[in-house]
Amino acid sequence: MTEYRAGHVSIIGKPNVGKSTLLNQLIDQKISIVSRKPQTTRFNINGIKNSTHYQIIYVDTPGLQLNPKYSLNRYMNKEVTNSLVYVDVILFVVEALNWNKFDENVLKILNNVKDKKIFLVINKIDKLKNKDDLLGNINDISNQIGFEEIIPISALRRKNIEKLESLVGKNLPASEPFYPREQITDRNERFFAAEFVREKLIERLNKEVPHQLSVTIDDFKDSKNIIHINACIWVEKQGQKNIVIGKDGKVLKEIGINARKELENLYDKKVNLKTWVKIKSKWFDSKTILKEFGYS
Ligand SMILES: Nc1nc2c(ncn2[C@@H]2O[C@H](COP(=O)(O)OP(=O)(O)OP(=O)(O)O)[C@@H](O)[C@H]2O)c(=O)[nH]1
Ligand SMILES: [Mg+2]
Repeated sequence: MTEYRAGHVSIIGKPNVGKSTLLNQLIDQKISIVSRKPQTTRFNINGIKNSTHYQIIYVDTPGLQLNPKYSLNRYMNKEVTNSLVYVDVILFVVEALNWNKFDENVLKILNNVKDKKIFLVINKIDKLKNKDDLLGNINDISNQIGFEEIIPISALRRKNIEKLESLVGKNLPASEPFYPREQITDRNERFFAAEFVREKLIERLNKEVPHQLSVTIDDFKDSKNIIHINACIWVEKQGQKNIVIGKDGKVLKEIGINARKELENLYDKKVNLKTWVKIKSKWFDSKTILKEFGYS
């Protein structure tokens, strides 16, 4: 009889390489927010995949930053390094033909990690015109560290996702499952409400605004046929509040509608979402406020 395996698998890499897209594909459900803009993910999020022979707990992490400027950025980097302590396998995600000093920075951290299996996952291969291009790139990188596996994928197009999962499964230790089989994440419904509102804000807004806003959930009431959610969007200054609200409240309304749709999909229930915008100067550089906002 095949021995049951279970373990934790960290998904790490520089910002914007497709880590959250990969997590969502690996567990067949969107739980981690995704955007074209770097530094989207701010918290570690567990996504749990069950099969007959194994339970894999994937940990999506924020993109590792080179010189974290504020407390928020340092918190995000700490999330990454914390995850490396307890996982069995690390997926180091890079973007095909886009190796740079930010990947070197991740590699530096991996060089200090002992007794973990590290996979090099080369994402976005759908963007490559000539597949042979990839080979030179792989050799350069793999000479620097002993990878257990090197696997090119396209998270967006689901290329090699099943193969990656089966390789990960084989590399887990024999263990009982950590979570009940029907559970897909360790995060609660409030967390997703805040995250999906934040995703719609990032999508809609430009420049520094997405990086300088945070979302908290003031109220979350799950009644029989509908979930009532009050969300607060925190910005850094008045100008940003005006941008988020938009002329005649148009921008905020649009964001609210988009977030509500996604939340209704996720919860499979009607949602009544109300949003407020408030100002808290330099919230992203205050450890106390960060804690209040859930960064702990
Ligand atoms: N062409 C292509 N685009 C991809 C692929 N995977 C992800 N993307 C895109 O890359 C962008 C970033 O994706 P995310 O999943 O948010 O990346 P991330 O690494 O989680 O980013 P951070 O959380 O900011 O570190 C999005 O626009 C995705 O649609 C892929 O396989 N091919
Ligand atoms: Mg992400």
